Amino acid sequence: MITMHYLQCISCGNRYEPDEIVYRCSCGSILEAVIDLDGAKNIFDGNNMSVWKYQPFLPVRRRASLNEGGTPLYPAENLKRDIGYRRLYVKNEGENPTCSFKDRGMTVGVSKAMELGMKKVACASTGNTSASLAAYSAHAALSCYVMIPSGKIALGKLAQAIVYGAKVIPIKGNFDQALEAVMEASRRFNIYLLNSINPYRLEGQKTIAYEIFDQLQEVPDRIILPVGNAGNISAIWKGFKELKAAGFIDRLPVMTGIQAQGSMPMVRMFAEELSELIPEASPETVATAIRIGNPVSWQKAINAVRESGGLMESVTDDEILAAQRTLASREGIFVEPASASSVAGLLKLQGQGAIDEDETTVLVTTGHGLKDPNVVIDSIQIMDPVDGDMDTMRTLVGE
Ligand code: AN7
Repeated sequence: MITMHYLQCISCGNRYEPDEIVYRCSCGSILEAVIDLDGAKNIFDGNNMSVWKYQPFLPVRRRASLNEGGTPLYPAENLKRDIGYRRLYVKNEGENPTCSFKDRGMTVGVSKAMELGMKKVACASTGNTSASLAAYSAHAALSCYVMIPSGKIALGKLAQAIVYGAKVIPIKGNFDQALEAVMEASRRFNIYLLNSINPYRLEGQKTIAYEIFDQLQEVPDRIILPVGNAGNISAIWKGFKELKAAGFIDRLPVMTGIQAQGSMPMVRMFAEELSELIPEASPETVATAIRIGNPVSWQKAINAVRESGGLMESVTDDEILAAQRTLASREGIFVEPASASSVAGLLKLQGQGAIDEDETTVLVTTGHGLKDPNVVIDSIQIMDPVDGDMDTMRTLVGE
């Protein structure tokens, strides 16, 4: 089925046809895809979940897929008892092909690159975007260039980009400088840009909302997720709004975005009720995935939070690392630090009385813990080796 769609400026409403390579409106603002939602009526049947299950809502004709999406929605039974919640779920996006939610966006974005006949693709990345783009461009036989902030990406993500065959280009500076470089390079050279300013990326990521509804068969009261470049919160909100516009649901969840305290321009914007984002010059956090000072989708994201009656909150690195341990040791779900900020945010907001234990809440955990093993290994000391005799064993296992 070919879906009808066009790109539209979120500020002035200007329209662009799908065969144009355009990321920004001529007025300077950013674009989003508008979809004809009459595509499919009985699609949300709780079965066979994947990004491409929702093809009628995806604005591409080609398909570069590695079987992304269809990630589990875990009822967090232990955690919810610990903290007195009634319905608490973890949507674990670390269980995608390259172990982050970025795969949902890349399957659609790289499909679009193929459709447009582009041979080269590129992105700036704090790690996961580059790992994902590297994999999908390998699958689609495109040349891939990834610009990363030098020295500041998790080891697992770097290994992925290398082994999938991308050209890894370290940029002096942080993610924001890398993004500027890649945006300029894609303007000048014949390269398709696959950062989340590209609206097709967000079209794939909106399927997180579709899947949550498909799995729960209802709309949760609240979604909590980490915010970096602010694409994912925008995408999930768009997904729910489309479900409502098409008549599948009659209410919307409250969007709750979490940033790290050393990297929180969106939290400031929300708290101070600003109308423009003030970028943070030197973002710093253990959650390197969301070490981003100038989020490109801030307009979409602040709309999502404000329209939904939501919140933006910050958490400290210590809170993030503690939450990572809690989720792993209580639920068996190992996520990277950025993802653990969802859990840390929930705990902080609950402590403040800002959210309600009766709500049906979904925590989106965006990337796998093994992406960044150092953050765990460096924080512990393993005991000295012992002899394997049974006297020692008996003591150690507490018999
Ligand atoms: C695990 O890879 O920006 O708010 O360049 O890897 O949509 O940016 C990663 C972002 C959350 C934030 N969790 O999502 C990149 C990059 C994880 C991430 C985010 C990222 P956005």
